[in-house]
Amino acid sequence: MRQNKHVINLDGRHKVITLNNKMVIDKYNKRAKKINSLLCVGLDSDFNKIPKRFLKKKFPQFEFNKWIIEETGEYAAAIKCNSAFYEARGDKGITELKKTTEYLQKNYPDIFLIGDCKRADIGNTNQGYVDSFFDYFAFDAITLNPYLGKEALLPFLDRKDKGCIILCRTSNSGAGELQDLKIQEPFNSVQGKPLWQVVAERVSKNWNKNNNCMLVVGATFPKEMKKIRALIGDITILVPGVGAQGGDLKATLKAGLNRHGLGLIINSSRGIIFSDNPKIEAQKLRDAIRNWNHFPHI
Ligand code: OMP
Repeated sequence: MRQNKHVINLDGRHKVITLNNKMVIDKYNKRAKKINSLLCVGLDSDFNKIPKRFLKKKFPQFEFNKWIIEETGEYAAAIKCNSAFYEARGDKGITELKKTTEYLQKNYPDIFLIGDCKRADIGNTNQGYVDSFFDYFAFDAITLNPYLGKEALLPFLDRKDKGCIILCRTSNSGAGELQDLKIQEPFNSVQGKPLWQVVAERVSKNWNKNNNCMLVVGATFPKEMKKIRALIGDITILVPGVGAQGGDLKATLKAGLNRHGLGLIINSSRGIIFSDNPKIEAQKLRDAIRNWNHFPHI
């Protein structure tokens, strides 16, 4: 059944979004299977690091991104734009990000487009983020912080046509400071569970009513990945931390693939976009994933 939702863009233009009963992750799975790749290229296009030849252009980050997309697009099942690198440049950066998302939507409409903004606030404030990231930039999915709980996240979770990628076990070395804290749930086990486990369980059992939730688990924590996969069934996991952060790709794939040889979105940003040859690096990572995973159950 199809349903239309009318949205006014931030730029004042009117837009009609068609909501249907398809799961948002179908887009990613379709692309992953079509090109036999679980690779996500991260457009963390730090203005201070992009090659000098782009700085002469009117839209340097956009031109750089366009080049990276043309070089690596054939290997990418997903592309993730981290908004920090665009917000850092104020209105100029926002324009560069918008031009990038528009370019991808026009030229690579089947690539799953992730906005990495790690947002979350109280409910009515979240509506502003929904309008911005889901409708203005029109990302297929965005990263979200679970700290404020389900009630606050409802404006995101209610959007059946969009993906909510919830931080669970982040890749950074200090992730355990809060995420490893043992939570004693009332009337529950005596032992207590780490916070990341509670998040994984909440999301899979309680928050995923619209089949639009995913989790973030870093490649730097394959043991936790194994436990999380056992807890969440086939839910898809965004995996940052390979490449520049030194995560373990093989252990991650072994622990994290779902029953269908899917269920992982493997991101690398700096390791690809600031390498000497982004095309070769993207291909190498795509191949490393592919050689390990032969989509055995498809
Ligand atoms: P590289 O380390 O350059 O591959 O970039 C990693 C990207 O993933 C950055 O955009 C990070 O903000 C993001 N990220 C993490 O590194 N760790 C996490 O736990 C979560 C994310 C994310 O949500 O994407």
